[in-house]
Formats: sequence, structure tokens, C-alpha cells
Amino acid sequence: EEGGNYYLVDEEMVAAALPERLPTQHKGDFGHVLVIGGTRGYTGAAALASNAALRSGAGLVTAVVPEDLYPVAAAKLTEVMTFPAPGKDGGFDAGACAALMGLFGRATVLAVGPGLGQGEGTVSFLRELLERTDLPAVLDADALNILARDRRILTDPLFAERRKRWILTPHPGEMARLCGTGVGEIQSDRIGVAVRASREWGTTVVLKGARTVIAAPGSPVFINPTGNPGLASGGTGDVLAGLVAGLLAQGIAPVEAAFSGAFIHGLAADRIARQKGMAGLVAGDLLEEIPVVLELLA
Ligand code: NPW
Ligand code: AMP
Ligand code: MG
Repeated sequence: EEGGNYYLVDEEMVAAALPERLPTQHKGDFGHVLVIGGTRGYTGAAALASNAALRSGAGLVTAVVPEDLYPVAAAKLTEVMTFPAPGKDGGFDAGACAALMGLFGRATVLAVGPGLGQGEGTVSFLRELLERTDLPAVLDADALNILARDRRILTDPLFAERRKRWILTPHPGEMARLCGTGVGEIQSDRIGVAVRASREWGTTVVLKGARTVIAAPGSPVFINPTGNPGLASGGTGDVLAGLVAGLLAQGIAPVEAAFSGAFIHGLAADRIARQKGMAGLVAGDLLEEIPVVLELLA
């Protein structure tokens, strides 16, 4: 609630939200995540998000990258499938969406934004993508920066139904851009800002940073107590986006996927920091720790 009424996320809440794995289930039962991002200079972001989705238990993951970067992405990724989208100069073509419609038909959840870039073609591509797919989506990083430049998609009643299936994962800088304000204003009222944004846009909002705030319309507010400044390095947010998308793909409700993802991500970082310290923690370290944390919570 606005005014400071909230729940701290704990192990029991996350354990209750996590999906079971029954003896006869197969990969088709655990969802197919499409990660869309990874443009020139940022292929690592797409790789981190894709691997995190798989490590969270998703059945299938495909990384969709601009076709001229496809060999780079394919070389980085083994269990994750790769799909070359129309593009050039390391970015997506404005009309790339048409070539992806078949893939969307086979997907469960989108994770859009890690390393997406904000080139001219990409901006048009993202707009069309959000207009043409009904899929649940985690929107992160440059997807948020593009929405901040065209807030109509966040406020237009035409998109209200599909926004209910979106989880936005801004860091304070991205939230400041989305709200048209400064980082100071965001940080001085993190709960109020997240609650008002989730109501205004009708989406689940994950306001990242120390003590991540999770807000969704008609839901209590959740604060995540796990995590440490070891997470303050490049790529950790990309891991979170993939992790939340992977949980969402397994049929968890958006707000539960959001708070569970934040909790697991932070707990993984806390366990690594205890062994190796915080300074040298890198985003890739989190990937191998995610299954350990899932097993601990099960
Ligand atoms: P300042 O300095 O305060 O004005 P950006 P990015 C603010 C990809 N990546 N508290 C702060 O602003 C991403 O996926 C790829 C307060 C800061 O300067 C994106 O696509 C990687 N302020 C793209 O790069 C690894 C905070 O925001 C500015 C804050 C750009 O994403 C790296 C930086 O944010 C990266 O993930 C906080 N907690 N956090 C790869 N290996 O491929 C941020 N700010 O300008 O949105 O840039 O987050 O690096
Ligand atoms: P991004 O800025 O998108 O790479 O995301 C950074 C990730 O690290 C988010 O999940 C943040 O919540 C987390 N993070 C960054 N700094 C801290 C901190 N000091 N304490 C806890 N979590 C942090
Ligand atoms: Mg980020």
C-alpha cells in the first residue's frame, strides 16, 4: 500500500510460488522464453538473460538477435537456441517483427530489452512487436528506454489488457526516464513511485536497486531483502530479466514471478559473496548459483 505498508519477501513465499517438476513432465511443459535483444556491443546481455531463463527452469529458450550478430550469439550459446532476425549494422530492422510472428506462436513469454539498443530501426521494431503480440513479457533495459520516449504504449487504454501481462524491471535510472523525472525523486520515495507507476500503467513494476520494490495493481507491495552491492556490476540486471521471464514461462503469476525472481537473484549473490567476496562478483557467477538456490528453496 502507498504510505509504507508492505511485505518483505521470504523463503516460504518463494517456495510456495515455485513450480513443481513431476516425474513425467517434459520440456514442453516448462514454457518457451524468447529473449529479444543483444545488438552490437551488447550480445553478452542477451546471452546472460537467455541462460538465466534456462537456469530458472524454463523448458526452451531462444535468443532472437539481429542476423549479422547471429554467429556471435550462436557461438556464445549452447543450450539456448538462436534465431536471426532481419537486421543490419548490429541492430534490428524496423520491419523485423513480421519475420518473428511464427516464432511468437510457439513462445510462452518474451523477455525484451537486454542489450536491445535504441537505434532508429529498433524503436520501430519494438513498437510493432508490442502492438502485434499478446504474449506475457518482461520489459527491461532498452525496451524501457524506448517506452520512455513514447509513453503512449504505457498509457493508451487500447493496450490495457496486454499491459496486465507485462513486468517492467527498471533500475532507478530507467525509472527516472520512464517517469520523466530524476533519479533523486525516484530514490526518495521508492515504494510510492513503484505503486503509482504500477497503477497508472496497469503493469507489474520491479523497481530495482538495494531493497527492490515489487508493485502490481490490486496486489500488496513486496520488498526484496536479499542481494548486496556485489550486484553493482554490468549484466546483473540482464540475469534478473531472464530469471523472471523463465519463472513466468512456467506458469507463475506475474507478481509472484517478479518477487521470486528478485529474491532468488539476491540470494544467489549473497551466497557467492560469502564464498568469494562482493568486489569480484560478476553476472555470469549468478547463473550457476540459481539452480543451487532453487534446490535450497524447494
Ligand atoms: P546517473 O549516472 O546517476 O545519472 P543506463 P545500462 C543510472 C546493456 N548491458 N541508482 C545512472 O545514472 C543493458 O541491457 C549490456 C541510481 C547510470 O549512469 C542495456 O541494454 C551488458 N542510478 C544497455 O547496456 C552489460 C542508477 O542509470 C545510468 C542506478 C544500457 O544499460 C551491461 C546507467 O544506466 C548492461 O547491462 C541505481 N541503482 N542504476 C553486456 N555485457 O552486454 C542505474 N542508474 O544508462 O540505462 O545503462 O544500465 O548500462
Ligand atoms: P541493472 O542495473 O539493470 O544491471 O540491474 C542491477 C541488478 O543488481 C538489480 O537486480 C539490482 O536490484 C541489483 N543491485 C544493484 N546494486 C545493488 C545493491 N547495492 N544491493 C542489492 N542489489 C543491487
Ligand atoms: Mg539493466
